[in-house]
Amino acid sequence: MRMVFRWFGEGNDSVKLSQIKQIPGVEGLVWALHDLPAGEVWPLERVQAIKRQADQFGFHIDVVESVNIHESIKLGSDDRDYYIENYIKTIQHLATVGVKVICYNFMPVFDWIRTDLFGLLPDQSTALFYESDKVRDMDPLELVQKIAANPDYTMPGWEPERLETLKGLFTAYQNVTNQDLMHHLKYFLEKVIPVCEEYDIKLAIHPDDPPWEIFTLPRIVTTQHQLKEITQLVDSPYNGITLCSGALGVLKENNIVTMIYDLRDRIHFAHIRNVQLFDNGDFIETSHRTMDGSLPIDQIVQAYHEIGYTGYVRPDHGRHIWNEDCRPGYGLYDRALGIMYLWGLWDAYQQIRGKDEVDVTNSLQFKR
Ligand code: DNO
Ligand code: MN
Repeated sequence: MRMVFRWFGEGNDSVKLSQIKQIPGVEGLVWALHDLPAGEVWPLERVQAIKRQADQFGFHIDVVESVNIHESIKLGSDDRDYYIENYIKTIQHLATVGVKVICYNFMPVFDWIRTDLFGLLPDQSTALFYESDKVRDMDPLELVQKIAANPDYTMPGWEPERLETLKGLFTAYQNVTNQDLMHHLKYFLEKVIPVCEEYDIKLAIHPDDPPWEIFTLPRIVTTQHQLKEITQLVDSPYNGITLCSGALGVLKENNIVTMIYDLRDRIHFAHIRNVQLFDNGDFIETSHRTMDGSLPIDQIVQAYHEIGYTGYVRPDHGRHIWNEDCRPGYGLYDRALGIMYLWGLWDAYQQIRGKDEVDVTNSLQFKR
């Protein structure tokens, strides 16, 4: 597995590249131009600027998360071809700096949804919480208004300036079924995958988070069956997935280990995170350690090891510990601990299987 770390960019992330450099085994940055709205072409100069920053620390920038999909593409609107053309131009620009994988999602209107970004845990650390009653009783537009009044509460897609647009979007999605959404994804992939093949960049769809219907919006990336169907919409290795254990794992029927075996040829990016599940559908994001949550992170890493996974991996959301002041879910400390847990498991399986060829390319050993 090739360990990478999500970084939101200079001035947009409390974590510094010099800090990431000191986490064992991290070889690259997972990045995006977060200030650009979905649908715009990523300018070549800006992409190259990120490359220069990463080069200073010896990181690659092979993985982008995410180039977001414009709502017109998801809605199948008349102007979707214009946005698909822009997406293609972005792919071409990303190819010039050696990008290999683009993570994206196909969730209408919002990205991931939580009800508390700083929920208190018994040890006084905080983490992301999802409380199902709060979402059930919530009018999304009212919630957006609340968010507008409290700028500290930010989730991707919930920016206050989108309030007016959101109203229109909800109306537009009223007549879009899951089947329509799947057709719109197919239309997009049919246009974009040939370009990916030409430029050697793999697409990796991220599951819906959480993987069930929210605010009556359609949702099509929630189960093993749907992921399989998506990989068949255009049958090319360039049409792949981001297997996010935390996003998929909160749905009880999803067995992440089985998914790893079933979808192995199309997993281009792995997000590994643990969650503690409650009977009523609530969940909280815990440390990565198996016994701290409900997901068998040890078996998940073992499965990746068994299939000889050579793709990219990142720890997903972490808790906020040691009073770190950071973006919700994206602090330095807990994600670094998560990485060490993942390496611990990986290296142990490596030993058990008696592999004498241990890859030391990214070891922190002092060379003289
Ligand atoms: C949550 C995060 C998401 C993810 C996007 C991918 O698990 O990984 O914000 O980045 O949904 O497009
Ligand atoms: Mn994820």
